[in-house]
Amino acid sequence: MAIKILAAGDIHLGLKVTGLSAGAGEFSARDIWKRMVDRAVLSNVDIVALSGDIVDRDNRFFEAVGPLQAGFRRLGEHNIRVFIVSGNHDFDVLPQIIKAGSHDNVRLLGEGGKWEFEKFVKGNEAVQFAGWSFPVQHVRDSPLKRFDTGNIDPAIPGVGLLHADFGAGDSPYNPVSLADFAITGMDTWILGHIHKPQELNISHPYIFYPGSPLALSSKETGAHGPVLITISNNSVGRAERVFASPVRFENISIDISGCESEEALRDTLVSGLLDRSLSFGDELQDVSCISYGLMLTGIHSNPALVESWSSGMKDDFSHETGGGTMILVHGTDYNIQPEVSNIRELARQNSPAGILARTIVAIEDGEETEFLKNLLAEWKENHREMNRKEIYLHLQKMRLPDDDTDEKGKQFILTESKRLLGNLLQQKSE
Ligand SMILES: [Mn+2]
Repeated sequence: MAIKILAAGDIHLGLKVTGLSAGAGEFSARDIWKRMVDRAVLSNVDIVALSGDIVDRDNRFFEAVGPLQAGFRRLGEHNIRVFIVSGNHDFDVLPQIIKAGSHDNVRLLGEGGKWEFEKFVKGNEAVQFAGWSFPVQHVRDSPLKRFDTGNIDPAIPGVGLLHADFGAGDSPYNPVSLADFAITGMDTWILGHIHKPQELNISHPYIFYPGSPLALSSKETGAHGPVLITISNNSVGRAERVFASPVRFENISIDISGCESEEALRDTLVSGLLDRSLSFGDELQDVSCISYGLMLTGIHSNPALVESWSSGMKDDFSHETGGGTMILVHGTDYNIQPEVSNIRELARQNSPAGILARTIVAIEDGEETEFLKNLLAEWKENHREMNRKEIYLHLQKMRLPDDDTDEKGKQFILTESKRLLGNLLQQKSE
């Protein structure tokens, strides 16, 4: 019989999703925790493993204590064990809540910053957990350096629970590196702290952030949700998402060039948002709303008009995917270049705009000007200077041999001249 572990970190009980447009409804960490408990019961998991920052802060004690203890109790009634460690947010409040509840099925591992170990056996499968909890808010010296492999039975799969900042050497939140984990002898590490789900090392040891099960803000883009790992035949499998966060955030860039009417703009934006949403396929199955940070790009005769046409999207836009997911927009941003219709006429003027226009015309016509020649020489010098820099040395091998041709330089100057000219003309018309 396989051992099934439902895992998540960074639930941040007490928080609600922020950044959604008005009218999107409310999504709370408390609801996602309830759903996790329901799923654990429904899927007959053996263990729920939580990797810290389960409660947002100590001032959330009263908001967190009820749902957390109700969940622990329900898991206990179904014989499901809970292994949990505290993080930098709940280093003080989590032990309090767990003590106040006295649930036999819940084990806080590593309280007070000392490693603790516990074995779990089911039929002919077994797993040993190791865990360490934040004793204070800031930890600069990683406890992995004090991990005693003498506590580990090499014959049984080992799963570690740790709240830690992977790959951030000077972090005050328990900075750790791959090498620190390699010497522990554990098979799998379930980490907390980083909200973006990610697998850090796929070979032995398997290290991953399950991430926050609910996307808590527009910064938390991509798929989120609790994961399941299974231990069978004495080995630990890869994490698989069991359900998706009901909210998903994404960023998108849409080129609106050629949208000369409000209707054309709306069509382009709606189909851009819909196409991207449909491209996620099954990943949107449990997602009630997908919210976009929208960037409008391209060339337009009147960028200010595009801004006014689309200014209401942030609060008013909503559109169904057809699969039950609502598409929303939580922010709009613009990078639109004004279209210059009279560029040849402008090129005859002796203003800064005229010089830029002349440069653009020269490049597009394949001609040379003194100004362009100087710019090109300067670009080449800067380009070589940059490539000589030490931090780029390891990229040298990947560099194409014709990296600093006139062609490349002219393309760069053309793009920048257009951008600058656009800005200049826009300033004039304002
Ligand atoms: Mn944290």
